[in-house]
This record gives sequence, structure tokens and C-alpha cells, in this order.
Amino acid sequence: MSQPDLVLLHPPSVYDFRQKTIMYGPISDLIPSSPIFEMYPLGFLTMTNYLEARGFKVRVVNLALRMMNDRRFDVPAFLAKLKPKAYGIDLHWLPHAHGSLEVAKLIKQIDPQVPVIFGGLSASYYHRELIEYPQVDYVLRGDSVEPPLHQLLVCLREGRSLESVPNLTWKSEGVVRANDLSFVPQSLDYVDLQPQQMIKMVLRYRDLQSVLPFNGWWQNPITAIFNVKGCAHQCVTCGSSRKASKQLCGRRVPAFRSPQNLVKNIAEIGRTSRGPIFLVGDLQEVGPDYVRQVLEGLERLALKNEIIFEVFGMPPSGYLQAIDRAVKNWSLELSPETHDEALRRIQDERVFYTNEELEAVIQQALSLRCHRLDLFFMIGLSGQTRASVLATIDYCEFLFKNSDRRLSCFISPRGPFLDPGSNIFEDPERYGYRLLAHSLEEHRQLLLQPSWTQILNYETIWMSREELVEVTYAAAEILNGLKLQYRRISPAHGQEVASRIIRARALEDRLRGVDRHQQIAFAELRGEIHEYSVSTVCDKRELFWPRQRLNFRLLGILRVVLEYLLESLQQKAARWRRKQKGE
Ligand code: B12
Ligand code: SF4
Repeated sequence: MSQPDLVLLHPPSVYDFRQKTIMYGPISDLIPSSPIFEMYPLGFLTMTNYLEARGFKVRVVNLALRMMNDRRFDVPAFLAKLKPKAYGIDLHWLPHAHGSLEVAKLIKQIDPQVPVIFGGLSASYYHRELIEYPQVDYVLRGDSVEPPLHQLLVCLREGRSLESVPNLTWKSEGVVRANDLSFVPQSLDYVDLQPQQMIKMVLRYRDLQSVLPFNGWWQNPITAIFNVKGCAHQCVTCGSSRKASKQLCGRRVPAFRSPQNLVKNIAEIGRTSRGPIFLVGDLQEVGPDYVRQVLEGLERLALKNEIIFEVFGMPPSGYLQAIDRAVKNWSLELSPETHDEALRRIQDERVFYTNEELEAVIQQALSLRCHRLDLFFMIGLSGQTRASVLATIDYCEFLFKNSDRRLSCFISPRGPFLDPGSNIFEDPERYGYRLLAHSLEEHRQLLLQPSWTQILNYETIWMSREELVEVTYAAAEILNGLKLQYRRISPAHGQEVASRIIRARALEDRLRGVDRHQQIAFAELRGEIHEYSVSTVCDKRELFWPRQRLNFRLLGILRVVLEYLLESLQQKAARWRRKQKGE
């Protein structure tokens, strides 16, 4: 098996989660991942494609998922066999503050010489602190690092100076150096996701488990596709808002993918998968011409896959109609965050909309072929009280009453951390927050606390951490009851969630007073504690679209397999010819 030039490793949130007794809570109930946050960044695929196209062999290893799926999976033994020329570890999401550093430490114990490269938004934010850890050699900053990563690997291979590698933070004879953040592309067409590369990777390393994006993906193969980096908006809670993008990534204006490139990528996904495709970003941000071109492209494709659109503000009426004409199977996601217009206005004045406008859009979507309309609400907002959270749930009932079974509502706590770089992280007092951890190390420590009450890195002047936790379960309980009443979920699912909430609340109460050293006393509850951190504010299955009889397109996969075999043969023949010539 060929030695990889780079292994991209995705760590679990907390490295030794299998030995620890931590009640993570419902912090990941509204995303496909578990609280281990086992989903790797989409950027793993763009980096892979960019490097593979330039002759580098890259292997993606979802270590978090391997550890989750097999409690006895031996991490040091597995890593010792990989032997790449370099490792890349993501610290994109701050909840990986513990796992990423521990995995890097382990790598250095196995092979102290192998370079360890960090990247991602949180790594960019904390690059100066991160580089001080002995197990971290390089940090690549920014939201787009494919060319700098390529340059870094070439320089390392050829022993060249690193001074000209853009976006790189590194150490030279003990001195920290931060090169300019000068690679900030204005178009995103230089890379794409090319899912077929993952199939080739599975064949090359004979390892399917390590490339799966999250637990359960095989049964629910949802894929995401992005059309933007950065954002023009300034939602106060977002670590990728206009100001955050400028601070972390040097990006002043958002960059978009061309309609042709976006549609081409969607077509590639559709060739191998029948699963839903989530379009990350609001197409309307670029303008009507862009929307028209993308939708025309999608109409030509005539894919059967479900396409999920998200909108930031309220769309003009023509937008949903245009989607409906172009796409056969489509769904819509909206994040009003709260029923309270005054609080919604604090989020971002420019994407503000009234409830009346929201309800009009809901009615319009439901009058069209929209298959599913999911509304996301949030706990932990500026100005939000317990009463306000419960009033949001009343509003969900109002929406249930005035719609049909295609509409569902979800509510979850903002957590475990506020996003570094967001307004509320940078200026917490102004928005009524009390930030309980600032540095990377403080966040690493928080992740080891026994329960999510103690892990949350904030509280607000309206709700303490205990109150945030309490109202989360209270709201979830009522919302679950409403979903049952209005037939959004089956009685069996609803009853399951209800009993999980009761159990989770009881466990949370027991753990709340416990400090880290007493955790050991709860070791016998470990399995149960992990279990009740999942599917408590809703059943995870509610997030997924109905399954197809066949999730994948076998002919498409076969074509990629044949392509791979042909490429391997050509490479072998080229090696043989070079040998004959004595090169
Ligand atoms: C789509 C999205 C998701 C998708 C996941 C997509 C995925 N697998 O990447 C979903 C909805 C599942 C999701 C979940 C979460 N998300 Co999110 N997500 C986004 C969003 C909207 C777009 C990200 C995107 O598409 N990027 C484009 C891809 C191609 O680039 P990329 O993955 O970022 O990779 C590039 C760079 O980051 C960097 N890079 C990344 N990793 C590495 C590793 C190495 C070694 C190197 C060198 C470079 C590098 O280079 C890459 C290539 O150029 C952003 C906001 C935004 N507008 O940016 C939030 C955002 C990234 N998410 C955020 C958060 C907090 C989360 C959650 C923790 C929320 C939660 N509690 O549930 C979870 C974590 C999920 C997990 N790991 O299991 C925060 C991160 C703040 C922070 N610093 O921690 C953001 C900024 C905003 C937000 N609040 O939503 N998310
Ligand atoms: S949450 Fe707001 S600021 Fe962040 S990416 Fe979405 S629209 Fe932009």
C-alpha cells in the first residue's frame, strides 16, 4: 500500500471520551454528529482534491468515528502503521480543542520527526497560542488554504525556506513566525469537492470506515456543498460573520463559486449518490443573475436527489417559485432563532424579518412542492429569558396549527461554546454575556468537566448556565409533546424522546455538583451518560430525509472503480518503463 504524503486526521472532541464520564448534553442533537463531533470539515475534501491533482497522495482518517464505532479501536497501534510524510489535524470547531492537541501529542510520541500541521477557523483564531504547544509544528490560517498547504508540503519535501508560504504560522529556532495572511482567494473555482476522490481513497487504502463523514452516514448519505466563503452579514453569534472573517481569514468580502462550478459539483455528487444535497449558503446573496444561472443548471440536470436550500433573510416571492420550477425535490431551512422580533433584530439588523413575513414565506413554500420545511430556534440569545424560550415554543404550536406535516420546528442550546471572533465572544458584556473561558487552554480544560452545565463557556445576564440547561430540557419536553399532538413524529419516537429527556435531566442534576476528581464515582454510569447525550431535544432521525431503497448509484460507483483501476495500471506501467530505462 502506498505511503501517503499527508494524512488528514479528524480528532474526537475529547480524546479519551471512551474512558471519561462526561454528560455532553444535547449540544449536537440538531446536527448529524454525536457530541464527539465526529464530522470532519468539508475542507478535507477540497484539500485532498487540490493535492491529489498535483501528485500528492492524501489519506483522510476520521479518527473520531473509528473510536466511536469500535470501543476497542487501538489508536496508537493504528497511527503507528500509517507512516505518512506529514499529518494535518483540524481545529476548525473549538469543541475539538482537547482531542486535536491530544492526538498531535500521540503522533509526536510515535514519530517525533513527522511534521504536524494544524488548520481551521479556531486554529486561525488561536494560532499564536497553538504554535506554542510542542506537538504543533505549523498552523495554516484562513478559510482557504489549499495552495498554501501545497506550497508547505513542497517546501518540506525539498528542504526549502518557509518564509514565502502564505498564511503560515511556524517556529524557527524557537522563535514564532507568522507569515502574512496573503492567500485570500476572491473566487472559489480553483477547488471543488469531487466525491469520487473519496471512493478512490477507499480503494487505495482499503479502508472504508475512515472516510465516512459521520456515524450513520451510510444509512443517511446526506452531502453538503458550499457556494461561499465568508459572509456579508454580521449575526452577532457567528464566528464566520463579516468582521470575524476579516479578523481570522483576512477576508473583506465573501467569495463565491461560479454557477457552472457549483452545478458541476452537484452533478458529480448525483452520479454516485441518491441522498439529499444540502446547499450551504444563500444563493440570493450573489444576486438574481447568479440565482437564475444556478437554477437553470439544476433544471437541466433534472436530478432526483433532494436539494435543501437555506435562506438568510426572507426571500422575495419569485425565488421559491423559481426553485419549484427548476428542482423536483426540494426542502427549505429557515433559522428565525426566536419568535421575539426584538431579539431577532439584535442578531443582525440586515437579515431581520418580521413574523408576518416569515409566515407568508412558510405559506408560500407549503403551497409549492417543498417537501419539507425545517425551522431552527435557539436558546442562549442576547436578551432571552426563560419565559421568552417558552413563548417560542408557543409560537411553534401556532405554526404547527397553521401548516401541515411538512413543517417541523427544532430548538437547541447554543453550545458548547460561543464562536471565537463573533461579536458576543469579542464584546460579551455589550450583549449581556459573561464569557467563562477565553484562551484555547481554558476551553481545553472546560471540555473535561463532568456535565454540559459546566462545559458551556458562557452564561447571560438573563440566564445562568443552570437555567440555560433547565430551560433546554423544559422546552424540548413541551416541543416533543406538540410534535406528537400535531403528528410531526410517530408516537413511538415521541415517547422515546420523552423518556430520554426525563433520564437526561435526572443525570444532569446528579452530575451538576460533582467536580472533575469525583467523576470516577460515576464510572458505572458511563454508558448511560453517553447514551443520554444524544437524541434528547429531538430524535436524531427527525433530521434525516426518508431513505431510498438504494442510497447509492451503483453504475456511477462502478465507473469510478474502473477509472481507479485504469489509473493504477497506468502508474504501474510508467514505473515499469522507468525501471527498464534504469531511471
Ligand atoms: C456547513 C457548516 C456546518 C455543517 C458541517 C459541514 C462540514 N462538514 O464542514 C454542519 C451543519 C453539520 C455544521 C456543524 C457544526 N458547526 Co458549522 N458551519 C458550517 C458553515 C455554515 C460553513 C462551513 C463550510 O462550508 N466551509 C467550507 C469548506 C470547504 O471549508 P472548511 O471546511 O472550512 O475548510 C477550509 C478551512 O477551514 C481550512 N481547514 C479546515 N480544517 C483544516 C485542517 C487542516 C489540517 C488545514 C491545514 C486546514 C483546514 O482549510 C480548508 C480548505 O480551505 C460555517 C459558517 C461559515 N459560513 O463558514 C459554520 C461554522 C464553521 N460552524 C460552527 C460550529 C460551532 C458548528 C458546530 C460545533 C455547532 C454545534 N454545536 O452543533 C457543529 C460541529 C460539527 C461537527 N464537527 O461534528 C462555527 C465554528 C465556530 C468555531 N470556531 O468553533 C461556524 C463558523 C459558524 C456557526 N456557528 O455555525 N457546520
Ligand atoms: S449566521 Fe449570519 S453571519 Fe454567519 S454565515 Fe450565516 S448569515 Fe452569515
